[in-house]
Amino acid sequence: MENTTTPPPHVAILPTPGMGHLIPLVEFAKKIIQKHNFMVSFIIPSDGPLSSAQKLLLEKLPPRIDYVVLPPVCFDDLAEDVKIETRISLTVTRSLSSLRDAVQSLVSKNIRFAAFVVDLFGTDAFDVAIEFKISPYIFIPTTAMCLSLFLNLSKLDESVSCEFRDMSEKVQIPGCMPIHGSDLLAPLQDRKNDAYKWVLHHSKRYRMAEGIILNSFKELEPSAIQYLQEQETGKPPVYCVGPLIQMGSKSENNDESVCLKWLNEQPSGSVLFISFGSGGTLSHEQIIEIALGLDMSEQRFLWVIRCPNDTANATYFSIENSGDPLAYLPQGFLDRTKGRGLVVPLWAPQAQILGHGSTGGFLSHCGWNSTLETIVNGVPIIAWPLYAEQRMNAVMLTEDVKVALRPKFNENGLVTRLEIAKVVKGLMEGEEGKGIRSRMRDLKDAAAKVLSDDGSSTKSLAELSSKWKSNI
Ligand code: UPG
Repeated sequence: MENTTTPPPHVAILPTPGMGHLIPLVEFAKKIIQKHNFMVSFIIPSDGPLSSAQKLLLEKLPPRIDYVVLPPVCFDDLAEDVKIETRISLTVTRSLSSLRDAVQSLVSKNIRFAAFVVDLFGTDAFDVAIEFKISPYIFIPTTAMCLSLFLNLSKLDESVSCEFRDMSEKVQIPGCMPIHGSDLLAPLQDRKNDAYKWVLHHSKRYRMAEGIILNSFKELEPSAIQYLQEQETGKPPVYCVGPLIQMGSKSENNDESVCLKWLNEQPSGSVLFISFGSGGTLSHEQIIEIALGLDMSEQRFLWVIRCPNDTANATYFSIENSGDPLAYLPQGFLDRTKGRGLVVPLWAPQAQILGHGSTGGFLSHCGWNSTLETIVNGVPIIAWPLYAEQRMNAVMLTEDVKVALRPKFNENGLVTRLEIAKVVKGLMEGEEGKGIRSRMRDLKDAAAKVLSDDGSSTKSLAELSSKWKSNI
């Protein structure tokens, strides 16, 4: 007898390179399969073999999510100093023909796609979605503030003739506190560079989307989200579904992880976690200052360390093969801080660390996934932005939401050991730290509420899901 059961609707997801994009998209995929009965196909463009962190994440995907990795594109013609946004965008444009083949092959298996979701740098894949009559959507893995800027970037581009950092007035992004041009995202800091042109190109194409999915929530960015949800011709509907973050799985929580075992032995809320995301790197001089500052602070710490590099995002595409980072620490540092500090090379189970009761502070580059992970766990921040939109996030967290302290850089662009010791003590034991901690607890409660059964993010996802189901 013929099987008449209708297969569940599918969603295609194209993540652009970077763990900061893949991680939240995987969480989004898990939500829509578990809560709304979709199936998901990840189609992954690449420029080389997957990193071990990417492989690990993909190997653990639940059964209703599958993935295909497109053949790696060739970048032999690119200059050494090409910016990450250019490289990410070219990975997509150079994959369009293999993307078309991959979608064709899925469609020929009678898969019915309800939507084609790309992230902030993937809008060129819309051409393929439209060819196959699949509705294009964007997933923004960062702030409402950034999305508001993107939706208004072409106006800003036309009205400002100098570099944004040279503007005498602050930039007024709709729904957001005014911000210095020098704090706008890194690729907007050199308008002649291809990276700027790519960001402008994508932001113009955002209006082609049938909807925009945003990994944020109202209580965190109330006025920016209110602006985004006002109807305006050409502005796609915005669905706030955040905070979507990776949670440590049970087996990982119980494993022999050095970090978690060490945390188990520390007093509650006593440890400062230090990590600069998947791509962040520091100069050797700065690593030494951090080490000596931690030593002086007398606080407990867990530090994920990479080999020094003067380019702030040197490990964005891969953290592998970078030598032994511990060799760059000051002499005697590990011995002097034994017992109260743990230094971990390259990568640590961040989600579990932030969720551990012994963690009481987070020195972070303010990548948006890290920010949401720390909010969900109520852990206050020391904001140390490095690249991408991290300065915007740091300004928001420090001056608007007020859940972060920000160390001062000296005239040589360095945060000195004294400043580090001061700010670390300030967060972990000072009066200022107490206020920040209490505001962070309120935000943690708000995050839990929006994700509850009748919370705003849950409802927003349900609305999106019924729109998608009515599409096919
Ligand atoms: N992570 C680990 N272990 C590590 C380091 C990172 O698990 O040792 C995880 C972390 O938990 C988080 C993710 O990797 O889930 C990192 O994401 P994020 O904090 O957003 O930082 P980036 O990897 O730097 O993300 C890029 C941009 C950032 C932007 C983000 C989303 O650099 O500025 O907000 O993408 O667009």
